[in-house]
Amino acid sequence: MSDGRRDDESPTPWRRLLTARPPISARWLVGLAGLLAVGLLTLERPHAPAPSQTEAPTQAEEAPASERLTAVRVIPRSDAERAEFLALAHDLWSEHPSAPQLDLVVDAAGLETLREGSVPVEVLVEDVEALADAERERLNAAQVARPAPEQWFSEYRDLDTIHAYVQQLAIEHPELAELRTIGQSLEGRPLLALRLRGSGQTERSERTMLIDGGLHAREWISMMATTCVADRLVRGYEDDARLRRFLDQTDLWVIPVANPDGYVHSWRHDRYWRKNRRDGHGVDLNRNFGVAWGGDGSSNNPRSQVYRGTGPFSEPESVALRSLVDAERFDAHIDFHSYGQLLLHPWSYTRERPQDHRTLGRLAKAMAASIKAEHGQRYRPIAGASLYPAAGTLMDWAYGSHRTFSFVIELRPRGGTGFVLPPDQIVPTCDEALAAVLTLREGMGAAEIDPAAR
Ligand code: 0X9
Ligand code: ZN
Repeated sequence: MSDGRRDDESPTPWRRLLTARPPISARWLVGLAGLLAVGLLTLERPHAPAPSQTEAPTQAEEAPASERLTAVRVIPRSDAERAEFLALAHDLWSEHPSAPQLDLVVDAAGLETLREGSVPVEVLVEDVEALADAERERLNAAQVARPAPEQWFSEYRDLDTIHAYVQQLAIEHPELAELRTIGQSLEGRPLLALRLRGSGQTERSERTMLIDGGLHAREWISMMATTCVADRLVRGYEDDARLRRFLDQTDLWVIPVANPDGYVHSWRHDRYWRKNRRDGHGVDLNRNFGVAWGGDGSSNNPRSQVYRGTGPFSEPESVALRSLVDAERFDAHIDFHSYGQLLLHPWSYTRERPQDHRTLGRLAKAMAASIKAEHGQRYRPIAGASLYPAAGTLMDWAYGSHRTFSFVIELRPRGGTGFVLPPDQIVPTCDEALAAVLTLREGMGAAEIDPAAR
């Protein structure tokens, strides 16, 4: 994401990106009105418990072509053309290392304008709302709130279901897993973490590591993959020597949903919601951290998708992460996102190389190789800012303030249907996330980091 990166000063080209899509589509309003009429739906209240997934509206009508929002991939040939394309966009989904490729969401008029130009337009998703509606229908039909254990990772799970799952994991494996609450979200939801440690741990071999998912609400695969990595480690500890070695040598903290309010909003109201829920407009939590806060690739406009907030750590979610990282001073960290199949390393805010550039690059390459060995998928290792600058990220703050070897992994898909990844890809994506976690730990030799430096 890089929309709004020059909001403060830039004129028209970026304007359209400042205006978020209407949070509820016209079709949803029709559905909501119907449901309200029969008294099935309670109004959204900040502290209300999440309704079960079966309570959500089920409208999946086709939008008239004139109202349709379409996700497209285009490759502008100049900065001017890039600005023109961005001016047409309702949302920017992703950028790619083979820059200046853009994945944009445009309306029918925007699509026509793009098609009238001479640049090829690849349609990723014909109707992004219909795709979200189809996913919602599938989730409703699947009755996914109480899945059988072996079915758990066959479908996406809502916040309550994920939290109940990690809670249960800790109850069933008290010798390995401990449930912690590291803070509260803006709307008062708990920020849960699992702390995993093998029984064979010795002080000498110990490294500390953090993984988190869901900093961005619409990137559902990141919550599922993070939960799944914890699950694999805990359940595989007895019988899998590699997993046992990992947990015996690593104090691993797992935060499955770092932005719970945004995630609930994405399930209930707007599938493509990205930020937290500050004052309705939201803050991009991955622009709210205190290294290079306010710089390139962040915006001071509350309506921007990359709104950085009123100051570094203005949000309780980033404050909770800061407290944990300050206390634990992790050796390593992976912040799971989607999409694009990328392995990003510091810096994110500047193209300048950090002092550990070679090591970080080596570790990213090793992770990419181990991911490819799982299912043949390519994830490209690259320094964050060479993709596009993003200031105030968790990765830069963790590395910059504690020299934590911190990475962003953009999970599946490479392009495809963007944030709405088919559920049969949850398990293979989890295989890839786990491979990265194990490889990062194994690649960090004893001499790599001087703890005194942190
Ligand atoms: O923009 C972000 O916060 C991350 N990408 S996402 O599409 N998941 O929103 C990536 C941040 C990493 N840094 C850079 N690309 N500079
Ligand atoms: Zn993200």
